[in-house]
Amino acid sequence: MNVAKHLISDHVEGDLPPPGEPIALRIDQTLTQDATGTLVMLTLEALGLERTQAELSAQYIDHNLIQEDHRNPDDHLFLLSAARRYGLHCAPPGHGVSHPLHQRYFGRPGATLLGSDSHTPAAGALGMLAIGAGGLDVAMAIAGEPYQTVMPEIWGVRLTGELPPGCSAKDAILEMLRRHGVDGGNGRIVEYHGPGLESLSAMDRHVMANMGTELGAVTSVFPSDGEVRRFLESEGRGADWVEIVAAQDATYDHEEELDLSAIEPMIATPSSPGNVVPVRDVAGEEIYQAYIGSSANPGFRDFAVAARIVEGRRVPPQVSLDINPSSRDLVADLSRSGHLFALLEAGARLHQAGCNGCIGMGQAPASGRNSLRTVPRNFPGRSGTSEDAVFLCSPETAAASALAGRITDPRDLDWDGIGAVEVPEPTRTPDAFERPLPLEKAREVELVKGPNIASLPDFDALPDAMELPILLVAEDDISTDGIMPAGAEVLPFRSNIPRIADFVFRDVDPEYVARAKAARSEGDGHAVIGGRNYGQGSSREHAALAPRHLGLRAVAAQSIARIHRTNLINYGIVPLTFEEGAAGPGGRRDAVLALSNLAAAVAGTGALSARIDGEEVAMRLDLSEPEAEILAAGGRVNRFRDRQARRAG
Ligand code: MIC
Repeated sequence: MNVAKHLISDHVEGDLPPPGEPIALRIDQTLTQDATGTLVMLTLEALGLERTQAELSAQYIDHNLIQEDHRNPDDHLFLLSAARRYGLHCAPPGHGVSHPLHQRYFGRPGATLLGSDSHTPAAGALGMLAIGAGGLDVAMAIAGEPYQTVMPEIWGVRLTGELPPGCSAKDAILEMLRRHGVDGGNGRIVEYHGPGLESLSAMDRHVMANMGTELGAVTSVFPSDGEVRRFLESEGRGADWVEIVAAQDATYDHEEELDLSAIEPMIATPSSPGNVVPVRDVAGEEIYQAYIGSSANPGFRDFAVAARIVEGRRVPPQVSLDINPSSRDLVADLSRSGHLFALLEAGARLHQAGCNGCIGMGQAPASGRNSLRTVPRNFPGRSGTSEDAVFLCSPETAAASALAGRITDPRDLDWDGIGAVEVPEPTRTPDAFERPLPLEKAREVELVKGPNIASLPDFDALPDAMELPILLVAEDDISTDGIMPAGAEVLPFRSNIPRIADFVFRDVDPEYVARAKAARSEGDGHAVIGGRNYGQGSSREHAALAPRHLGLRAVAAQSIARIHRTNLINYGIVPLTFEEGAAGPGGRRDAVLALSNLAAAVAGTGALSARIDGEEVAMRLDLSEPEAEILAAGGRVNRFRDRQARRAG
């Protein structure tokens, strides 16, 4: 068996089905962050949950850190109170970014982790099965329900060789994105194996597993080998180690070779993580910003190598060198080792530990200027500047370019002089977490809700027939950043659906909200048409829930990204895909999509009838049994309530 199948079969009942067939995964651990976590906690409240049923649930406050007014700090206190109420560990603001903290403090080889953040797979670095999902799915996992998904294909990537000087793990995952684009991993788990693993530390593996999300993969996994043991021992958690490696004769559904020694510095050009080219192709272009940090490059090494590169020199005044430490512990380690001093002396701007500019919470670049970032994604406008030009690269490329003021191939640096980075014993502050209270104490905790926290809206069940004006036709690869923007202006409304709904599709079509509200006031729902890979990227369920609040009842697309498709169903929105060869969506805004025989089509007992302006269009509605029940009920909360009512009655 390969590692991925080993992990899955340990968490499902019975034999593994073939790829594409439904599976129900038992979840050991859950991860929530603040930007998605408030809805998760409101859902737990709506469910009337007593206490987390997972072996471990951790809540992190790392995204919405700018306290412009009461809204974000109110959310922080709400989350802290919810963690106390439901028995969660909680990292308060300033402790750091969820993914590296989870790997360090809680990750356990062999366990499953479900997180309301699409980069949850980063923990795959430890030989665990870590999957990103919408908040409702994570709430259900906290309530003890298995995660309903389908059996993925396993994509074995055999690593050989060793990365050359000037290259690091980020270049390896960018090379994967160059080869396969943003949907190359759809329906697959990427499993890394082979002799090349030996030279990759657990934090290097984190970088690759984190950005496997950008391939569209369900998750990425590494074996739990000697390096994972070393990592856990250095964290004082050696007892959590178990060996999980692929059998000698393990097979994979897809196989690929990645020779690390042949890798060169790579860069994703604006505005998709899939637009990857070698750095030398764009070298010489002027830059405004070099940004180091985020869950995609969170390790000590990533900051230390940048420090070594800039040590004793100064970045030009027109370049903003932004340092975003991934944790407070890391700031302590960088400061003790002198690297922080080197960065500051070189002119770096030091920010608080957290996600920060990665999700547009500050640090927006100047208009029309290039920003080089070590973050995982560069979807249009995500930095906070409209028509931005964000490039994704390694810390080596970012630091070398900061010094030169231009995109620079880091192989041009003197690597003998820079030397290897020594990683010290890490600072550990387990007491920085709020720890779960005993049940009797937890029961007494009141949830602290500020005025910006609104309860979840109620939705009706799915009718049998709907006539829906098409209010928007989106292009291929529209991300959830395009549907529900991030940024400092929007994020403070993550706990207030009626208010955040005003920003839906802001950068794609600023008139959409007005059209949707006009239709809603006539009592009408509406539909949206998408291209390929509709809803890629972030797990934010707000990209389903907020349009649903505006009346969205159906999305018809060439294909819909995994997490977003489940989020649509969870909020009662019909996810349709065009049958191959069926008339594409082109130019049909304001046409009417008429759906009928929905009840039978959802239940799988009859055929769907779909017409656009009276003309029959072949569309698919593929649903598993639980998905069909959820959609028919008008969403997951409705279905939960219906079941409870049936039990009570
Ligand atoms: C992201 O990187 O896009 C985020 C911000 O971490 C999101 C979650 C969110 O939108 O809150 C994710 O990756 O799922």
